[in-house]
Amino acid sequence: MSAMESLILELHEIEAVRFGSFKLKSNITSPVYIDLRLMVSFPRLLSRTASFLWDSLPPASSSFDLVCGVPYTALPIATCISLSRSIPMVMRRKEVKEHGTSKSIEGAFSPGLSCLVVEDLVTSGSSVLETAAPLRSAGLLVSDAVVLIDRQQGGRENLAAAGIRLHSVLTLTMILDTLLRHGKVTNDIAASVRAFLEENRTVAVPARASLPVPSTAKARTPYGERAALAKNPMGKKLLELMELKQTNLCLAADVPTAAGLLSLADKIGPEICLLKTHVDTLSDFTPEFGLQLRAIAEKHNFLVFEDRKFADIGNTVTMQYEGGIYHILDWADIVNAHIVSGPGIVDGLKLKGVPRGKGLLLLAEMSSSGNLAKGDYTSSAVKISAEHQDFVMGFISVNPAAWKDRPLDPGQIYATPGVQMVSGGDDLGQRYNTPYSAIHDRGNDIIIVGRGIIKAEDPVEAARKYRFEGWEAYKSSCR
Ligand code: 5BU
Repeated sequence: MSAMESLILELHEIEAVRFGSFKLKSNITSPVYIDLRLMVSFPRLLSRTASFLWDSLPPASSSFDLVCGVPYTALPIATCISLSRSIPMVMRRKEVKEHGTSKSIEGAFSPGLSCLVVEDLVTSGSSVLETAAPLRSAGLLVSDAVVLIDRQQGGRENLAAAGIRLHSVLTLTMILDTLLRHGKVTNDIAASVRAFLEENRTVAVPARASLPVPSTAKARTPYGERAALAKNPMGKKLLELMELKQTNLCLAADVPTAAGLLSLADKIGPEICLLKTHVDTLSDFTPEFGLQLRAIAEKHNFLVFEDRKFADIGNTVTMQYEGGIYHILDWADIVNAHIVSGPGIVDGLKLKGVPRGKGLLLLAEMSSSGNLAKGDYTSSAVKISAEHQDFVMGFISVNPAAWKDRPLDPGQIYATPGVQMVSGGDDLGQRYNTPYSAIHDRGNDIIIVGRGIIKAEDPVEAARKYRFEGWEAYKSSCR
């Protein structure tokens, strides 16, 4: 019996491979379930498995500077590789702490080192991507991942699209063939697993573990080409500057003072295409604020987006847009609006905005848990936008790739809030996706990042990382 066969039989013996009906992380029901967490109870099997993983790498690639296991199941496997090959390990935190160092990667390393990602099981490849993203953001080079079992459900292809080669020891087909040969599964079970594999050849990368999300089917048209198709002048300007500056990052400058905001804008300005404000949260607002912010925006070539979320009837919003103490119309290039009050809100804002060349983003979706902006609401935003193409430059969106009636207008821009390096949320209902999933999988154009940057130890460095991740995700979806 070959060493590989005995490995498969042993995995079956300890019930790490089971047959029945199981709901997977990717939300599909599978007739086979693989639970490699059990391996920690079998140290010899664990270390043998780690050797198999290492041996599955092509000889030339065995020169990694670091290894990193995908938490949690692959952590002991990565530890075995680290110990037996004397390769230092780094660890990715699943949740980044708000206090302390708020690091997402633990360990001693310097940017530019190569890091092998170690995983137990790959289905869609999303877990590997969730670990590769913060590693890359920390400046490490991630070109290879090694896995014990490839479920053959699109993971290899999804990872290749993100520039990661997948090396696997076993495939589900190999496991099945071996178990069948040794009389461990019936022909019926084998047939049902084969049928399942056939039906589920490609699993889209879910942005959040439990959400099935269709991937963007077509390659994306580059921002620069889309600029020519934008019907609103501010949308055109934004797409042009994104291409020119090579950034799709919007900073949500949620700091409590105007002084703090202006200082942040000057520091982070070089990294962003857009700066988003909540002007009514600034305790030291003065009428000069607008001009001061505009000067910084000119200096660093970014646009200004006041996240005012207008929601009233047309007549009232014209006054709110232009007047009051904030005079938003004077300094904000872009504002946004709910459509809860009906299309009159766009007519109202347009009266003031269009003559000044401004742009409007309609709130089609929101990032917070339990929000009502979905389904028909999202569809209505799409419909209203189609009637006001001279003013509506795009949407606030979360997962436009899944909209059934997403406009085929490449001139429209999709900006998404709720972005951090690791998916999750805050205590008040905010939900986060990674830059890669927001741009590549969910079809957004711009990532809006607030606390991921502002609360970082070094906000400028954090902004660079988000910019890098956002741009890489964009480039990978243009291919
Ligand atoms: P965060 O710190 O990255 O969670 O900040 C997100 C920002 O985006 C914050 O200013 C919100 O007001 C804004 N936001 C949002 O989080 N979710 C939404 O659906 C919309 C705006 Br619309």
